[in-house]
Amino acid sequence: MSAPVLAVSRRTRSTPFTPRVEALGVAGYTVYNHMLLATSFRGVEADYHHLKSHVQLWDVGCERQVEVQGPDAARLVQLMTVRDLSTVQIGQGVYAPLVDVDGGMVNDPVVLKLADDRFWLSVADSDVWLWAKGLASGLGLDAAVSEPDVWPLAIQGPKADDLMAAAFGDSIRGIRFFGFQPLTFKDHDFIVARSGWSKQGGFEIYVDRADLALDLWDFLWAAGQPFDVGPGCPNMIERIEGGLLSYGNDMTLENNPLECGLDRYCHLEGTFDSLGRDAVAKIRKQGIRRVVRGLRIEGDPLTPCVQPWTIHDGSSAAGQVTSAAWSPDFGCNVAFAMLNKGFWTPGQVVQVNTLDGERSAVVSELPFSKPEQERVQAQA
Ligand code: THG
Repeated sequence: MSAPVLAVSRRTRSTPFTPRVEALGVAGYTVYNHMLLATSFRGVEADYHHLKSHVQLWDVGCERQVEVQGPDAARLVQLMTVRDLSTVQIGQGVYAPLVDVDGGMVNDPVVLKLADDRFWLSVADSDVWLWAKGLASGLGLDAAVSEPDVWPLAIQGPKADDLMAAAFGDSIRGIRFFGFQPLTFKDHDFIVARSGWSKQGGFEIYVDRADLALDLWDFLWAAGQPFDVGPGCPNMIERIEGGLLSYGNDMTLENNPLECGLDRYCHLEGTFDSLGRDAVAKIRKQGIRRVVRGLRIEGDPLTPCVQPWTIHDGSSAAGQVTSAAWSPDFGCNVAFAMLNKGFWTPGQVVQVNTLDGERSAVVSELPFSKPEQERVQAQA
């Protein structure tokens, strides 16, 4: 039987970088924001080792920008999130859970403040554009909501600073985490931020000129030659090790931000207007019923988790695994699980119904501590 093929069409939008992604041998795609997103090049494990040692270019054009502009733009964006945005400066990005009136997670974007009356929500995989448009019209707000063509290009890995400094000069090293500034390439000012969906460090360039996209890619590729630059994409193993949850996989509209471990981005005592704040405050007061934790699952590498795996303790349902991967650096399978109350204590042992049979697993805090740290802790 041959592997299923993803039929690409106008609905599965390509990006201006797609020709390079394909020339460099993309091995698989997923669909994210109705758009192509590579899942591996030389294999997820080979990509992982390379990402953790060198530097990669990622076509993350699927991280769409929802632009909110106008006199009520700040009010609309604040209504959508439970994070207090009042202290955010122009030129700063923040990770901000979007929450509906029932406390459900709508998305978990990076919010970029471009001007007092202009924001970009760099969204995960859900239709925030429609949600924002509906809110603006329903509430009669003076804010224009659009989805401009902007395709982020990420430079990720421990050598990302060296590559970017070789390409654009040493000043790039001064950008702070989640800060952004203009970056001139071929007489056009792009936005460049220190961000990206890995824990290896790096930058994202918000490419808003399709006609310059391939030139920019080629320029970075050439600058990256001394640093063993390679093609890459968000990496399943690295992101689980690093505790980066994927909206739609590890959390959905059915989950509130407290269950997702996003407490530190929920400012429930503030006086700002936020659609979801009262619901989340109520949930906090009552106490959550489940929470995301890490799991170390014993045994050999597992068949990938494409639908949640159930968890139990021998008698009761304990929750579900939503993502799992073999971690070469940890020497075990690492996973995210939504665990019911009574089963979420680190160190607790649960049973997982994997596609390869039942496996024991140990509950862990997120992010996972690195294997070296654990050994040090064990010796202490
Ligand atoms: N970059 C940009 N857009 C994005 C993503 C991105 N849109 C989709 C998706 N990723 C949005 N979700 C996240 C989730 C986590 C982070 C960024 C975007 C992230 N979190 C840091 C962490 O968990 O260590 C820290 C966040 C903080 O504390 O401020 O980076 O990657 N443009």
